[in-house]
Parts: sequence; structure tokens; C-alpha cells
Amino acid sequence: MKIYRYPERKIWPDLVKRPAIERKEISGLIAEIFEAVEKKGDQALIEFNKKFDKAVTSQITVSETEINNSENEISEDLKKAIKQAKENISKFHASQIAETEKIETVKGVTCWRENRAVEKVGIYIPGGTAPLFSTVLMLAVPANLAGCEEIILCTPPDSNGNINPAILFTAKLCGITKIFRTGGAQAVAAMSLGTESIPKVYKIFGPGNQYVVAAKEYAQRYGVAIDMPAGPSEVLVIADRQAVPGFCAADLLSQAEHGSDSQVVFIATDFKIFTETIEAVEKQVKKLPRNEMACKALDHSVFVLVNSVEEALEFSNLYAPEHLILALEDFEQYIPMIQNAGSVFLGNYSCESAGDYASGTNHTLPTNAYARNYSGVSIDSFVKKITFQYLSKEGLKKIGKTIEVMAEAEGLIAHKNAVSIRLK
Ligand code: HSO
Ligand code: ZN
Repeated sequence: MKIYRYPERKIWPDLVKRPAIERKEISGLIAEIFEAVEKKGDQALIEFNKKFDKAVTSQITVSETEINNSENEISEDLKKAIKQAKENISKFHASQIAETEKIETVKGVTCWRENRAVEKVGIYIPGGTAPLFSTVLMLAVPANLAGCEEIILCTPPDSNGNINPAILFTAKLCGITKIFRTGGAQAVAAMSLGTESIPKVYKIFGPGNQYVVAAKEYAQRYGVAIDMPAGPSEVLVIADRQAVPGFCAADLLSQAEHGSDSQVVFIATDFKIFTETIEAVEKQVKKLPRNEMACKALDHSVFVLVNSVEEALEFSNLYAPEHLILALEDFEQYIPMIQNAGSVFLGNYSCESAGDYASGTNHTLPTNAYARNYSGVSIDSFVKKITFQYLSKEGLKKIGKTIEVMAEAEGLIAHKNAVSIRLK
């Protein structure tokens, strides 16, 4: 833990810097993987499954029987939980579908926008130490609501070639039937280029390790869009006198346990809460099954004592956290001061895990200070907005002169003529 009591403002820019991630030079490898997938299609994916996931697989496509069997492999409790989470996520995301409003900018000139779904989308779900089936909900629910025609899912197999049943169950619940046994950069390559089994998509969503992140960047060369640039996940908690140290510690650790590169920042305005939260973190972390990862994340975590909530928020805006928790008595009064954050949790009972799983908001959020210029995933991520306009003859008369003068000034006489020919 890095502990700072009343740090001078001039060192704040250093404190908000994310620790440098050791990045292996992998661009050559990513290019090779794309080339192999382009040349050999499914066969390349079968070979990569063996090489990277130690899995012998003959079929890339997950069969209907396998998908259906997943239901028998997870508990009733978990099924019920996934269904409730899905309901809340659906409710919140459905509310984001905006009505089209036609605007008459001047009489006879009407402009509007209509949403059209991205027709083909690909969802990537990592395997590994924590199979994030919750992310299936976060991506498939808005994709369905937006009206995406084709939604496919790629996820790596375990060493027996199987896919986590909770991922299969959740995908099926969301109506996804095209599920493919492939992970890492090769899955991204397959969704970008298409193979015999895997259809090519227009936009790729989902988290992943540095190979997946690099592959998503590379995919853009092929005209494929991605949800957002990614980095390790993070939380920033601001606490005042009435905060509960045990709660704050639990929230910080719920982010720290994601991975050794997770980012955790705690800012307090009260010395007692500050020290008690640090103690609570040290106590709680010992009991976590993912203790080793959480401890590594804590090594580069930042704990800051400041004079006021205003100062804490200034610090937070500079950091631009993925998740911001306001463990504050008068949180409402501080909402207008929040400028940069992915998703905000208000008061002592709004834990980050509520948003991770079940409250209804999306957990695919901008990290690495991208909360300064990106939003989290929402319905908007799955649609394009097309603008329309209708001009009557009267309407064109009203703005014709303006167009002609501007076109002439830009030296674009054909543009001017397009108006003049209609109005003469
Ligand atoms: N907190 C993660 C999302 C997640 N948490 C999935 C649990 N499961 C995003 O930063
Ligand atoms: Zn989480």
C-alpha cells in the first residue's frame, strides 16, 4: 500500500498515474495469429486450442446438446440469481432506448435520427481463473434489446475441451446459440476474419488479457469496431466520517481480487476512518481465497488522506476511475462535482459488486483514465444512429442562400449549383 497524508497538489499527477504495465512486445505474434486464422480457419483455432489452452478439440462449434446440458450442471440457486440479474439489467437497458424526435430547424426543414442495430456482433468471454458469466449478461442483454441480428460468443475451452456451464447457461438464457470454443487473440481474429464455423462480425465486445486487448486493437485494421480500449479494472472510494471502514475495505478488495494488476484507490477526509480502513483491508485480505492476487494489487494501491470532500473529488476527477464509490453522508450534494467516472455508487449500501452483477447498470466500463472520454457499454454501443432530413421546396428556399454563399466561399461550385438549379 502506498499511504499519503495530505499530499501536496503538485504530486497529485504522480499519484493518479496507473502503474506501468509490463507489456511484452506481442504485435508480431498477433499478426502471426491473424495470418494463421486467415489461411487455415478452424484448423488454426484447433491448433491454438492445443498450444495455448492445452485442449484437444475437434469441434470449434459448441453443440446444442452441450449448451442444453449446462442447465443440469449448475445449481438452482445460481440459475435463479442469473435470472434475477438478467431481469434488472434488461429493465435498465430497455429504458435507454430513446424515442426518435423530429426537429424542424426552420419551416420546411426537418431533421431526425434513427437507431439501427449493428447487425453482427461478437462477444468474447475470457476463461481462466474467474469465468465471467456475468459479462455475458452485460453484453448479450443490450445486444438483444438493440436488435442485433447475429450475436455470437467465443470463449476458451478448459484442458478437457469443455466450456464453463454457467457461461453456456447464461448465453442460452440470452438467446445466444452460436457459441465457439476458442479464446485469446485467435478468437478475436476469427470473429474479425470469419472461419468455416465462425461468422465474421462488425463489432467485438468483451474483456480479456493483454493478447485479447492487442488483438482487438489489431482487428480495427480489418474495419471491425470494438467496444472500448481496455486496461486493468479499478475502483476509487471516497469516505467521510460516517463511512464504515469494514464496508470500504470490502469494496476495495472486491476490485483488488480481480487481478494483481487491479487498481485500488482510497481517499478519506477523516483520520480515524482512514486508519481503520487500512487495518480492515489488512485483516480482510488474509481470508480471501484470491489473497495472493489481491495482495499484489494492494502493493500498488494508493491510500490518501485529504482535507475535504471537494478535494477528494478533484483528485478523483484527475484519476478518472472506472468505479467511484461515494461513502459520504451528503452524497447527493456532490454528484454535480463528478466529472470523470465510469459508474458511481452512492452511500454506504451501494457496493460495487451490486453493479458488477445485479442492480441493472452495465459493468463493462472505461478503465485506465478513459472515463475522461469514453462511456461504459450501453444500448448505444450496439446501435449506429443514422440522420435523416426532409426539405420541402419552401424549406430549401429558406436556407438556399446560406448554402450558396458558403459553398461559393469554399470554392465548391457544384455544391452551390445543387441549390440554384432547384430554386431558379
Ligand atoms: N468489476 C468488473 C466486472 C466483474 N466483476 C465481473 C465481477 N464479475 C469490471 O471492472
Ligand atoms: Zn468486479
